[in-house]
Amino acid sequence: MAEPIRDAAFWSWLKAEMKEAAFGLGIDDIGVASAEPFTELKGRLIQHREQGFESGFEERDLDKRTDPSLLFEQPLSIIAISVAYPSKLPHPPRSEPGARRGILSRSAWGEDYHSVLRNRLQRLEEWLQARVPELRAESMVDTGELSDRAVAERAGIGWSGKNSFIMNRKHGTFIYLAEMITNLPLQPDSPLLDNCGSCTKCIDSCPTGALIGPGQLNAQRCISFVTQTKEMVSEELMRKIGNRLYGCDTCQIVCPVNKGINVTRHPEFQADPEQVKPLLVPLLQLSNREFKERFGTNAASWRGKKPIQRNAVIALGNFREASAVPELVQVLQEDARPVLRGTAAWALGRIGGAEAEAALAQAAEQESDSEARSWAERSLAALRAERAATAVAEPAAAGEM
Ligand code: B12
Ligand code: SF4
Ligand code: SF4
Repeated sequence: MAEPIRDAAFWSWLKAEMKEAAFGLGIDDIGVASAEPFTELKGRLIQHREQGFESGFEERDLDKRTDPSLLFEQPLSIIAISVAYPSKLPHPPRSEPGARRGILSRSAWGEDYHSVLRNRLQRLEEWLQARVPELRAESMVDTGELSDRAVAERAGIGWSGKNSFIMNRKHGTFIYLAEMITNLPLQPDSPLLDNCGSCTKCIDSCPTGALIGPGQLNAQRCISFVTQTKEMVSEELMRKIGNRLYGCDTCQIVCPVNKGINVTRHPEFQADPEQVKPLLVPLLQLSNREFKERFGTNAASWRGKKPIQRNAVIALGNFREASAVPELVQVLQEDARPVLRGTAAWALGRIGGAEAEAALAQAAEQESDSEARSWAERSLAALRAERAATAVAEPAAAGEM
């Protein structure tokens, strides 16, 4: 049998066909980037590290992050894809006094996006393989070495927004990114010429000032990162977490480009409102088995149950939810994890009242972990100071009775 013709016209035909087929394969944006080293990005990543702005979740090896030839033998192109996810929750349950709820960011709605994107890359690979049997491909999403955003930007999927997201007019920012390095000599696409213009809404709305400039993020101050840590959170950031249990969407919600965009065509991303806006109190005593059942296939579960439970305690503190004091006292007295006990001490200090104060006084005496004890002492001191100030402010009323 004659060898199939692999001339420039064939590759150009293949690329056009692939773009036609993408929607049917469950892909929302597709583009091709050259596999040349990302030289400019490397400079940025070095600077980013030197400034202490990394989260620690990034691939450490900056050569691998920026040179596809270190990951794949003779790469000829990188196919970048995006899959859009919903921005709106239909029928969200209400968070009310006595029944306070937390929120998971949209990136944790429905099935874990890593498996969904891997499925799309697998479909794409099968599609290509059927047309080019000699295809070699290496796919990655999020946890791979490459910068998904830099690849997507080069492939023309979107521009790099001031909130640091890759975004476009059709799908906005609520898109997941992934890529496939290949041995196919596909013609690269051009980066988009669009941009944010004079808008600065995301930078102005970031609760912690983590966006230190257009497209530049100090991950250490990003609430999304903070919700995924396992240690005690600083007082300032605990207040700013609000009721976020996982991730943060503020710099996307305020973005005018997202207005009117809500892609719901992927059934995997349909959210269960009770899962993504759960009641807070029942989260405090979740067993490992219950956690696996409720969050096992969710992107928010990758750090285990501890950060989510710690964030639930913080959220109850921020709500000043007095009805949760008995459950928070239970965490303070019985939880095996010092970080949970210390955070409960902070939350009880925020809420106040006689029961909270008595439990804090006991913890200040008996807590064995020095960090948790110091949170109990601080909270207790603050409550006592507050009580003393109220008593001074109302002496006549108290004395005359
Ligand atoms: C580590 C990481 C985080 C960290 C740090 C995020 C960050 N912005 O650096 C934390 C935990 C905070 C995080 C949070 C989130 N993440 Co995240 N994260 C990653 C990961 C694994 C690496 C990112 C990274 O290396 N950052 C370091 C920076 C320096 O590099 P970069 O962003 O890759 O590249 C761009 C920057 O270098 C930028 N840049 C750097 N310096 C400068 C300077 C100037 C002047 C300019 C103009 C640009 C610029 O230009 C590059 C190209 O756009 C990627 C997956 C991957 N493998 O790439 C996902 C990824 C970036 N995350 C993603 C998502 C969805 C989120 C969250 C929305 C989750 C949530 N809801 O909470 C938040 C968003 C926070 C935010 N504002 O970015 C998506 C973003 C999709 C998109 N459309 O852009 C990615 C691509 C995962 C994926 N495959 O879909 N994440
Ligand atoms: S995700 Fe939240 S904390 Fe992080 S940059 Fe955006 S608004 Fe700021
Ligand atoms: S809020 Fe404005 S500046 Fe920020 S990403 Fe959206 S368009 Fe760009």
